[in-house]
Parts: sequence; structure tokens; C-alpha cells
Amino acid sequence: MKSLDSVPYSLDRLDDGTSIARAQSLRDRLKQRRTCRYFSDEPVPREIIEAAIEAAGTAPNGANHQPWHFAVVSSPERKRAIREAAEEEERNFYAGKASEEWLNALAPLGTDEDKPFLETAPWLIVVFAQRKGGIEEDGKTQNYYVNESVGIACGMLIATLHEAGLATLTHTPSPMGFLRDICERPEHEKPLMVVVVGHPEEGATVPAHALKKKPLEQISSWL
Ligand code: IYR
Repeated sequence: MKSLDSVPYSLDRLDDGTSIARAQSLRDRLKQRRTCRYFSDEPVPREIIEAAIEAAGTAPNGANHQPWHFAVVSSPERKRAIREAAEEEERNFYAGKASEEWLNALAPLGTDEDKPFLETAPWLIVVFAQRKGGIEEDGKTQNYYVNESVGIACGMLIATLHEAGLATLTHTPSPMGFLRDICERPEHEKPLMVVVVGHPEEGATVPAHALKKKPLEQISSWL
């Protein structure tokens, strides 16, 4: 092993039975996650959002530069600004910018240009990918595997919020440069997605299409 400044690798060793049971139990809970498009305005404690972002911040990433920033929006004014700008982009998208093929692919989800949840949900976590900055966030040092790193962090964020019993929606208006202005982030940060967080509205539904998951045999090969 290389003689680096290092600390012991510590990981609780589980017996195989416990290990299998834990993997299957987390799988079963994650299987219940659904993307939610109908949110109530019921408040959600800030501590949950903080913990989820801290969990996301542990994601494996390029050179440990941790190239992410989470702008947490709860003010009604900023939520309204985000909704208005997003709906404008979505109107263009649904009214012609998107290809016929893309619109057909979205049809089973029933999405449209109305995004009331951007105002109703108590929290919007706007995720930014830092193209530059390094661990010191100097805005200059090159970052690596930025999309991969931030993508993994978003997965961990969403998994933690689901574990906390909250509903989420990954919203990706296109283009989404307006998020940089509204969230007052610098030019070298690229908005990646908005994670909408809250409780589902009473009577919320999900499209049946969302329940169709590819089976293990289809998504894996064993060599
Ligand atoms: N951003 C649009 C369109 C959209 C695109 C995909 I791919 C989705 O999985 C869902 C929606 C919207 O939010 O309506």
C-alpha cells in the first residue's frame, strides 16, 4: 500500500445472512419510491433536507472535489419565479420544440407545461454541477467526472428523502439557465435538476406506466 497520510478503512463486517437481508430490505423500500407530481403545501422540517444533502455530499466523486452545490429554495417569491420561468420554457417545449417522438414518449406520463408543484411543495432543491472549483471552490481548478459525480449525489439525495417518507420529483426544465440567476449561482456552475420535495397531495396518483420496471434478467448480464 502506498505511504500516504491515511486512516484505517473501517466498515462493520456483517455475516452473509444479515448482509443479504439488509440489501433486500433496502431494495424493497426503494422499490416503493414513485416520482410524485402532486404535492401538498404541508411543511417539512428543515432537518430532513439538511440530512439528505449531507448524505448526498458523501457521494463518490472525481478527485474528491465534490463538484456540487444544492440551492435550497423555500421562499414563496423565489419559488414563484422558478415556476414562472420553468413554465415558460415548458410551453415552448410542448408547443413545438420537442420532437414528435419525445412527446410520444412522454404521453404515458401525462406531463404538460403546468408546474404548480414548483410553488406548492415546501422545498425545491436546485442542484448545480460545478465545472470548476476543486475542493476549495476557487472557481478555477478543473473538476472531473462532474456529471457522474453529481448524478450519484442526486441518487443518494433522493434515496435519503424517500427513506424519510417524503415524496420527490426530479424536474428538468430545458433549458434551465434561469435557475442560475434565481439562485444567485456563478457562471461556472451548471444547473442539473430541481428536486421537488414534500408530502403528496391527498388523492395523488401516479401513471400506471411508472410501475413497469425492467426485471433483473433484462437489466443485468452475468459474465
Ligand atoms: N421537462 C419537461 C418534459 C419531461 C421530459 C422527460 I425525459 C420526463 O421524464 C418528464 C418530463 C417536463 O417537466 O414536463
